[in-house]
Amino acid sequence: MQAIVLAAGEGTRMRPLSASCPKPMLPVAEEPLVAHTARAAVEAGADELVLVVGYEADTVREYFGAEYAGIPVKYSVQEEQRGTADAVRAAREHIDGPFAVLNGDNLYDTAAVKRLLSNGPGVGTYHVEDPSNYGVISTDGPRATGIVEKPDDPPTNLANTGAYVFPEEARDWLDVGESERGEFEITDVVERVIEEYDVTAVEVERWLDVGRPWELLEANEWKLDELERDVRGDVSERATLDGNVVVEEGATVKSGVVIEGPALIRSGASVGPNAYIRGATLVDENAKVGHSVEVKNSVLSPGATVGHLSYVGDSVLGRDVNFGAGTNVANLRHDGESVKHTVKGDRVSTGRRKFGVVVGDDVKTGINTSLYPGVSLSEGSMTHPNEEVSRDK
Ligand code: TTP
Repeated sequence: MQAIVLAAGEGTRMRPLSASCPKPMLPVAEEPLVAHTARAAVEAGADELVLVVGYEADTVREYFGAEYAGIPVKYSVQEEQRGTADAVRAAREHIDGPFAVLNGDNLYDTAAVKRLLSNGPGVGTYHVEDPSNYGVISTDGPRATGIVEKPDDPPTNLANTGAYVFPEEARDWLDVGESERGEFEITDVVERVIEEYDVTAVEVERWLDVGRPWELLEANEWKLDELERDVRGDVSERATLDGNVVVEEGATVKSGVVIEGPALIRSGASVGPNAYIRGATLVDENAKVGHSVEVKNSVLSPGATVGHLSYVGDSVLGRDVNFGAGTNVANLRHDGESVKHTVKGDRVSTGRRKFGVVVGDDVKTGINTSLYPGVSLSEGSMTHPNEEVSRDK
């Protein structure tokens, strides 16, 4: 079965991380976010991938090429992000038989995708405590009987996960009308399929919709947790690696370093001497963690450097960021409240007691910069020596 993966979005809620890297291409363990979705589809039995691309499309194309995980990859371009039905419509020329659709910024457990792909028309659902902020699927036994967006009075606790299997005929049902929010929505197609076919509601055991920066951390926590210890790089005899630590070939871990897994140190990265890495941490290609630096539960994108005497906790650092010596991240509020973060102009709770900072590509901090919990630094910005950053820059 073909799997259409929607990856045309910028990810505006992920700014500044998505300023030059489309959200689907942000790093999650050893692959970009969308590659985990694609891999789940392949492992579930998809025999062809159709990637719908748009924003920074070339980055996606370069990564996947013409074949991925042993199956062919085709591309469709959605020029403007006009909704999920519009995205699938962009791929219509490639549809040939029943087809699966997956959100390219969602992580799914592979077993559930497999059940979905082997059951005829279906929709993936996930049990949530408060469904009022989701599309909600109503059911009758194993059958889906309806879908309603963000209801005041949800019929079930089953959130729509954006994973579907459609009959071939649905190719002709993609020209839906514009919704109230001015988009062409795949949920309208799902409704039609529910009217005309038996649609199975397939419960997904684990699901993560990655929209905001702390969800990128959660995605990394999930995928780093699945790592198995594998040490191939140049690791000093005087370094200590505990638990599931992966050090790729071409990475260097120097004397006095302690790494508590899960952690992934990618090719070209360098850690130490005397550094401490713990929690689910990704040190991506050519990133650097220097002397007396502690990094906890964080993502250092390719080329990010934290050179000396710093603490980075529960944070995401973009590409080629450079933290001056003594830059420290506060990741906990002393009033015990969850850390807040600004998403598209609104202050929202991250729901996390521990959350550090979100740093756009090419940011440089001056020595002894102090960063407050939840602040974000826009791409290319700089701080002065001794600066205290309590608001977004
Ligand atoms: P969204 O999360 O709604 O959009 P987004 O990824 O651009 O993020 P943001 O809201 O922060 O700007 O999209 C869900 C999925 O569908 C995601 O994988 C992107 C994809 N998509 C498209 O490919 N084309 C579209 O027109 C829309 C609306 C979404």
